[in-house]
Amino acid sequence: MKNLQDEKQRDLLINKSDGTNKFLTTDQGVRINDDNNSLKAGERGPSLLEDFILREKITHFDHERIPERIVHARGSGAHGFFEVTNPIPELTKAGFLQEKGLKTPVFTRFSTVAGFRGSTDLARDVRGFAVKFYTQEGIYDLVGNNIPVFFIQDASKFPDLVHAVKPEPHNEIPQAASAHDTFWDFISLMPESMHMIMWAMSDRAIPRSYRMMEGFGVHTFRLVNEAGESTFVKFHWKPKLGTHAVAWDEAQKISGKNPDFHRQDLWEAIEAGNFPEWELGVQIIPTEDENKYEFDLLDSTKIVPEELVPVKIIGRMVLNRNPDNFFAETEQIAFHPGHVVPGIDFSNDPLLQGRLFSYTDTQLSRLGSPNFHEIPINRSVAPVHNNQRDGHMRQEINMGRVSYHPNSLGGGCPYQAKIAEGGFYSFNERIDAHKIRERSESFNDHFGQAKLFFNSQTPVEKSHIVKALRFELGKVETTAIRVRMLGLLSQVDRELAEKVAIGLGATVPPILETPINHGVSPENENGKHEPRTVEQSVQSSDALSMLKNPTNSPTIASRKVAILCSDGVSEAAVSNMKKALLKEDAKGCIIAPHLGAVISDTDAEIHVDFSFLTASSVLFDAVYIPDGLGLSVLAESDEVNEFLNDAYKHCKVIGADGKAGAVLSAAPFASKITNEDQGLIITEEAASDKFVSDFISAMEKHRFWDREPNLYN
Ligand code: HDD
Repeated sequence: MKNLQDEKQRDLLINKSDGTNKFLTTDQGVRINDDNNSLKAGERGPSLLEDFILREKITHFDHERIPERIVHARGSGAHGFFEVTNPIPELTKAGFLQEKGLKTPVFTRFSTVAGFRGSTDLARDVRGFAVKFYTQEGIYDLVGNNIPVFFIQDASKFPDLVHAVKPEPHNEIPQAASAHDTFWDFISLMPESMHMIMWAMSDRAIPRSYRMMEGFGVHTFRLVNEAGESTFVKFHWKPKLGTHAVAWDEAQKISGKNPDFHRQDLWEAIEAGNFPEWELGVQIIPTEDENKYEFDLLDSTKIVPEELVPVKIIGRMVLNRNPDNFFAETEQIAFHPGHVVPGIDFSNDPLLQGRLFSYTDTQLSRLGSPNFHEIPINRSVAPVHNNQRDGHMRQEINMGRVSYHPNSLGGGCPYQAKIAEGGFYSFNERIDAHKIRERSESFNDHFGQAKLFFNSQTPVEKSHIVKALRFELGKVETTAIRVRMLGLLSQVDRELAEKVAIGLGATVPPILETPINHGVSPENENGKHEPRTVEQSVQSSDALSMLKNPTNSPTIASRKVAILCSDGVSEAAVSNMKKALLKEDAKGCIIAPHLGAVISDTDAEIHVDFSFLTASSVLFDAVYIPDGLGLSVLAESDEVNEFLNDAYKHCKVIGADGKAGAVLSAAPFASKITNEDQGLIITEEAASDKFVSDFISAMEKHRFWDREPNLYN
């Protein structure tokens, strides 16, 4: 197996053009003499139809947009590699998982689901986590999310789910938000979504960065080894930087201050050499254990708790190169759960089975042709030979007269590969069943794992779920929908439902108002598909809580600190902090009343990165006010007060040394400051190393949520 460490091999397949030092030409290669004026009858006369240069340019421009993805329209991606750290040849024959150290190029695209292409990155939403592996045996796509379960169990409900969450059709409001009637109307009638709703209302749905999210394949897949034996598998991506979120109020403010926050964060981290990294893990479930659990492995609304089946790490992914062109690469990349290589196969999960149809179909309308696999970003590095021909924008020039199989005129080529030669052979699962349009009763537990998720959260995380539900349902206008949701929530946790109800000024209904569960099935009428709660073998799982899982190696790498300055600022304090941050691969940005420079206490000019007008606390991870003279300018500034107030409210680290503590004493939250607050690093000593190291240690903790009013204390 060839090691593809050199990504240039992939680039060789791609026509890149940077247009530098070249004559401007038409699309037909004719050099252009004047690109600024159209051809006219006289200087002040009408333009002439003859102007083929103008017509070509405008025609191309008129057709520059393609339909955006029906879901996951908003996203960002990067190139990188996947490296095997722990090969699993006993489980799979997939070539890219066979050898320790083997590297495979990847392109990974992260996305939100509901918003349009230009919508904010910080919507409360599931994040897509799709990885394309360019393996030597063909393309493998792992098209997952940052949440390990899904809203629905059967693909036939996907269009309904998406119609419900997208902006409402009469007025196209709201953009990139689930907080509206049609979404909650649908959810309140779909008890199977309750587990997913717990995740979507948790802080998982407002990540701090794409680089700080877990990823999941969601479905149970199959691995198949050389001997043709199969095991079930769940895929997990674990971020090296840990899993972190922002606060909901912060998310909403970021959406205004910088809707490209996640896109920019990913781009800048890679440009700065802070390459995001994840471990790939697998949960391996022997086929004989298929029916061992209280949940069905084929049900995408269920996880396999890590307490039952641990995650085994098999490799790592590093994203180390930004795309050269967003449209050509990130927009035109086409993922498909059905792009698998020998050694990886499907389970009968009815959600996955429907996806296997949907993705190619959608590319036909989005990219416009069955030849989308020829677009450079979608090309396989394994040779492609078959009898597919023609179609819009065909790139390949197939030689000869033979485009059928079997043939003798072409010497029998291309010929079928035997299994031993790497021919894909579907796992020969025995199926003996009636053809029915029905759901398995083993899918009926809609609340058991929703409870498990909720019980696994810390009080802060539970409190955030309540507040998110109050917000979302608070935006719902139809009272009956809110009440139905309270009924469903009460099946997950009575206290949760009651706390949400307080925010809505409503009461939790005594019994669940009969939800219509997969109403298409006549069996529902005799109770066969009544939603139920099954006793769980695991009551609480630490792996499900972000706060119980701080990263193994705390780091502030790539974090941004706002350093609030005015003239007279202590040069020593600023440079001490900046140097220490740089050592940790973090960045200190100088923010001052105006751009240009501030003059320090030693008359040095310190370059200003942002003015108060263009910066905002929500765009930074921590705030530092250095010692200095003239600090009253900061203490009296409304913008500084707002800055500090947000940083405090969003539970960030705030540091002040020397005389700068006075600025905090003037802040609106001063009366709330307590000695117990470990996120406030204040000292009268100026520019001390201890202060800087305390500040950095506090930043490693990410947030000090104890500052918030907690509904579960
Ligand atoms: Fe999907 C895109 C993930 C269920 C139909 N999906 C899409 C993307 C991700 C997912 C990450 C964006 C890929 C990219 O960056 O281009 N989808 C999921 C997950 C699901 C899921 C984790 C459940 C476990 N999806 C799902 C179902 C259907 C679809 C049940 C249809 C029956 N998904 C699509 C699609 C999209 C898509 C319409 C839109 C654009 C695209 O495929 O290329 O075909």
